[in-house]
Order: sequence, then structure tokens, then C-alpha cells
Amino acid sequence: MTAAPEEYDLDLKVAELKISGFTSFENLIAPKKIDRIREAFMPRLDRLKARESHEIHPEERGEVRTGKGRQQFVNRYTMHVPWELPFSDPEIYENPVVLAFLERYWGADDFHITCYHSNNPYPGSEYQPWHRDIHLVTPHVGLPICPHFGVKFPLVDTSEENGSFEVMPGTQYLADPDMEKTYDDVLLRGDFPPAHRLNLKKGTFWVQDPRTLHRGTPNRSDQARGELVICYSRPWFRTSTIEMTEAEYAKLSDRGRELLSRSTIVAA
Ligand SMILES: O=C(O)CCC(=O)C(=O)O
Ligand SMILES: [Fe+2]
Repeated sequence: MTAAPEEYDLDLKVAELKISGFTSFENLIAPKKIDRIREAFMPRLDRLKARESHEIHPEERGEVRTGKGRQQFVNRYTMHVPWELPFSDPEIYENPVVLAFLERYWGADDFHITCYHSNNPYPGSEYQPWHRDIHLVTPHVGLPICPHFGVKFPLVDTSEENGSFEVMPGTQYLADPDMEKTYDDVLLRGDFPPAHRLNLKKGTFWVQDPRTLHRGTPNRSDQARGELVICYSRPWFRTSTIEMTEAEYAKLSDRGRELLSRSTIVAA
């Protein structure tokens, strides 16, 4: 059964996101559903890996429906997720808990879905440099409210062994342009509170403030640690769009059409 907003303390979750730069929702989706998504996802990702494994490329290549992505760092692949089942499941992208949470945080329901993407360290991947996923929207001013979030869900349990995501909590308000290029150097040399590893159970969704400093970590297990991300953005925040066919758009609920009204319609 789909989890309901009342099952979570949304005000507390908003406070966690504001203070730490991330928050998580355990047991949001049945692990069996995540397994079905993983079964459909991994053959695509393995195909993309076979295609891209000979080089680390600065840009993603290919078609979303057949595998758009790249090897970003050694044994670490990105891939867009096509808008088709089992990925385009309203329980995932139109999840009542996620939508209620975002409405609570933003005090508005006019946000859009602007990406469906994935980050996938395979065995043999290493630490990424510490980074943010977004440029400084307002240099010198740390905005109290972030206009754009990634809502992420791992396809397997994540752990220190298989490359769980690492975050430096509370760094989302840093807005010093001079520091933007030096985070990796400074964080590796300086004395800071311990970073936090997001060791998550399959079925957990978590919200990432893309400003918060973070990095991918080595996967020393024997299987890929896939994680999907759906981006939600305020209407004035210009970013990517989702590609879908007319037939997929026709299947959307009224709320789904609002969420996905910025999508690019592509030929079937
Ligand atoms: O998924 C991960 O482990 C980190 C990926 C990441 O932060 C990125 O590629 O920007
Ligand atoms: Fe990142």
C-alpha cells in the first residue's frame, strides 16, 4: 500500500532538510517494486556501460530511450531514465508523501519534474571530488530556500561497502564564490566534523539539497549501486526537461500533467 503523508512528521523532515541539507523517508515504496525497477534498469545500464567503458567522457551521449549517459569517473556511470514503465510509475514520481513534503517546504504546489536520471558506481569506482550539483544561484548570499531538489532512491541497500553517498551536513548555505573550486582540497586537508554516509534501505527515498557538499564513494562490493533521481524545480528555475511520447503524456493524471507540463514531447 502507498505510504501516506500522515505517516511522516513532515515539519520535522522540512527542519532536517533545512538544517542538514538532506532528509530521508524510510519505507516509502515496497522493496518488491524497487526490485522490478532494478530488473528493468540494470540491463540498460549494463548496455550503456559496455558502450562507454573505453573512455571517461565529458558529455552524456545517446538517446534517452536507448541509453543516454556516460562514464563520468572510473567505473561510475550516469544514465537518463526513460519515461516508460516500470520507471514512469505515479507511485514514484507523484508520490503523495514526496509531493506533500515539497508543498510544505516551498509553500506552493507549482513545481515541475525536470529530470529523471541516475548515478551508478560499479565495483572499482573511487571517491569523487567533494562538490555541489548546482552553481551558486546568488553569489555571497546563501538562499534559505533551495528552488530545486533531487529526490533519490537506491535500487539496492546502500552501505560503506557498496559506495553509499557521503555528505557534509549543513554546507548548503555556503555561498563564497572564491571557495567554489577548492572544496576538495580544503575538505581533504582541513579539520572538519565527520562527514555523514547515507546508508539506506531499499524502499527509502531521500531529498538532496544539491547545494550541500557531497561525494560518491568507492564501491567495493560485487554489484553496481544504482540510484535513481527525480528532480523537482520551482517554475522560475530553468533546468532540463523530461522527454516523453504523446501516448505517455496522455496517460498522466491531472496532477501528473501539471508536474510534467514542461516536458518535451518526442515522436513514438
Ligand atoms: O551517487 C553518488 O554516489 C554520488 C553521485 C554524485 O554526487 C554526482 O555524480 O554528482
Ligand atoms: Fe553530485
